[in-house]
Amino acid sequence: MTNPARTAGVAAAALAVALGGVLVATASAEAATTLGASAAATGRYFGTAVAAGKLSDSTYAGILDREFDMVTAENEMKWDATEPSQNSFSYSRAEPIVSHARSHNQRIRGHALAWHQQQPGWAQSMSGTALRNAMVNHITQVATHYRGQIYAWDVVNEAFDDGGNGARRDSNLQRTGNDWIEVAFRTARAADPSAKLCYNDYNTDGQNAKSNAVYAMVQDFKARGVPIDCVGFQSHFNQASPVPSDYQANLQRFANLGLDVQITELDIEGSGQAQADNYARVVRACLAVTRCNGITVWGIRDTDSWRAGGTPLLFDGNGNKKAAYTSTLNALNAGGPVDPSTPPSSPSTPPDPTGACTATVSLNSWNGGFVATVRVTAGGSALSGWAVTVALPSGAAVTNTWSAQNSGTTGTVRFTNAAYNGTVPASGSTEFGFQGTGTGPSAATCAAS
Ligand code: 9MR
Repeated sequence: MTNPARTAGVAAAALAVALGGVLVATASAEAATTLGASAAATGRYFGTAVAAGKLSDSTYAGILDREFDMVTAENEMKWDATEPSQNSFSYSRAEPIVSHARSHNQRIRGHALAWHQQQPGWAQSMSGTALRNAMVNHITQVATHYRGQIYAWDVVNEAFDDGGNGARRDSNLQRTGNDWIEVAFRTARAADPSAKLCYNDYNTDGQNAKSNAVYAMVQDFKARGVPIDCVGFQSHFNQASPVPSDYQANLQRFANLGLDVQITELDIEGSGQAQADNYARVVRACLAVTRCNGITVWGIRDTDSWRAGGTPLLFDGNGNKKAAYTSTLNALNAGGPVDPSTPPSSPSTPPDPTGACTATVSLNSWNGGFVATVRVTAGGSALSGWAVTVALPSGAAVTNTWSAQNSGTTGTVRFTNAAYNGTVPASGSTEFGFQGTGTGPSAATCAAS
């Protein structure tokens, strides 16, 4: 691990040895050996698209469970899969992915609630108010079904035109009225207030007419209180569409609007060192942006890719690690600023470098309820377990917790780490959350356990 703190520790130890000094015990400075563990060291996730039909392939499932801590259903949560006939919902295609993720402590990005592609036939032939109502019903039903289980939803996917005109893409959904996107977001928030709600698109990875148009929409949504929490950058790269030179700057300008950014469908056609270098550039860009929460690659082995001919992924067809894997892991291990993820509206406690850990609370409140996202940051030493205590205002109660266990639901409530997020490196952080009724807490205290 070569994040600055660890590098300093290792260098100091080496110096002590060189000078014949006494070697004092330091926290383990082992580099993480998997993508998920390495990303977690800076509070991020590393995910992949998963195809339900491949889970029975032991090589595929083995890599998935070793390397990844977030999954996106590649096709199984799309409209045609979840509502094959109108108002008749089916979750059977996604179920193997959801249950696999749950039993392997992987979180889930939901993909996608409203999109012009992969609509069921009945929706494709609809228009106007009937289609708008069908979209609202679809979002309500699906987001309610998965309520509390989804880290982030791609609420709207690919709604902007590629023509360089900054316009919305023409589609049956767009023709229902320009407000269809904000209606989709408001509907999703009402159905699942605990999921981050994202707009997701491709060819928006650098600054261009399309990303400028998305930027203007997000700015307008923020100004008018339309609930949006994140923007997903698909990042499908090849020779014709290379990693843009202003990739990091583009992620940063969206983050500066006060929301999270995520790399959602990364694949880079190519091979060898050139491909490896491009992957490292993408990872470094995300790590340099504090609100870039994580990276998802669009498949595991080259042969699993929607464009297998371009060998765009991190593992070859036999499941062997490619040069791109190594450069990705090294770039993750090099670390970067830790994501403080604190929305502007919420109070935060500055980290105390001398204490075991600190906890900061980000609140998303509405009349009668709230979702609290709590970031646990280790002090100068690594944690092997943590406990966070909050004092809930009178009348408030916890109804649902994720990535932690709570004891008690009212008054003073104590949250302890889940099995997979108790280990936090020195200065590293992790996140958990809870939903409640009443008014949420604005502060929390953290202790090692
Ligand atoms: O990888 C997906 C492929 O299996 C499907 O056939 C295709 C259908 O549109 O969708 C692919 O995933 C897309 C994702 O849902 C949205 N962004 C572009 C992805 C690659 O085409």
